[in-house]
Amino acid sequence: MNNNKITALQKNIFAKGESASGGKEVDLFLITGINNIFYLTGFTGSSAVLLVTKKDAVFFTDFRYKEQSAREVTLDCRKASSAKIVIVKNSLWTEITSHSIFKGVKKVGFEYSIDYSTYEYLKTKLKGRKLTPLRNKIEDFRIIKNDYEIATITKAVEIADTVFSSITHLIKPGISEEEIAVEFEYQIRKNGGSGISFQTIVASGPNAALPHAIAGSRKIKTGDTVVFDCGAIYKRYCSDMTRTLIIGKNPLAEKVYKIVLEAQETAIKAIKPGVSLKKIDTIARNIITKAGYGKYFGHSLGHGIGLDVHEPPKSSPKSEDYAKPGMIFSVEPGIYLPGKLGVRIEDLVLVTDKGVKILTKSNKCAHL
Ligand SMILES: [Mn+2]
Repeated sequence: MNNNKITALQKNIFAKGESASGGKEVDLFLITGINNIFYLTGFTGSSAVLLVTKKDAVFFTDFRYKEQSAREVTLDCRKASSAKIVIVKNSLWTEITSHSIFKGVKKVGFEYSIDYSTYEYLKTKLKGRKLTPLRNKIEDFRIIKNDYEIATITKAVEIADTVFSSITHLIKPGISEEEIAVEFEYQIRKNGGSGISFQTIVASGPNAALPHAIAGSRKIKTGDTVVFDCGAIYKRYCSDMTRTLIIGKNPLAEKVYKIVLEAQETAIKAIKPGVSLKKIDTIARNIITKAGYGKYFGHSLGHGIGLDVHEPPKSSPKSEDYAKPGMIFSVEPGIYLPGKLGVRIEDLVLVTDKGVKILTKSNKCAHL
């Protein structure tokens, strides 16, 4: 599945005359993000480092992953004949920094997300070489999903849809938020998911006004809104959806629900290649603002998703991203009234050549 991704990265980062992020060229890119390593090599283990130069690539892991890396890792770089897997015997970073691939290397790029202790170590060990943080270099490739990734994320979405519809009957007065979350999580595994993509949010009544509340011991009551925000993982790819249910009668909740739904559906309709994701955010935000609830929608409209549950692009008032075919991101406006209730509705959408496709299929009826 990692068809020529390292080669593509090499062409992008080490192309003559083209500067890397921050306007500085590098001779070697040190990759530490485990999802980035999976993306580039196919490795599914939890500990590895990948070094990429203009032509070469070296993959480091330890004994625990000797057999697994031999099975999984593909190093499809420009000079594939010399690319290799190194199984470190002692200290990972000592072996990395003393590897011959550093010969002649003057400028080392590293991922912005590296931890500080590793950075300090590299600074000491690679003395005399220039260290440059590279931001979102691989994430910028990951932003456009290929057919395999689209199918895999669609499957993760389907699993969450299926499980959500099979457990909605539980959401009624007397049951606790936790009980609902636990049942959801169990059913995700039963239905082919490898796990949940983030801690399931079941937020009821006043808890629903906390956009990122987790499921607690509160029991559902008549008149509550229940915000249910959940996701599944399938073959390492994540899904993310939110539905809000109104339990019994609540005129304020009905009113707020209609506004959020209109904001969400109108924003989705405007998505097509070339449209700025800032504009999509504005479309949803304007509807909520005009209805008088602007200050109760304090988060961004949406985020990209893939190997990480939050990844580029972003749809927000500050976003500089534009919709391109192959992007998958969430559209999730919400209104949160402190002490009273909260409503959020979230779908994942895929930008297509002509427009947009909604991946999430769960219905948007607020009542069971
Ligand atoms: Mn989300």
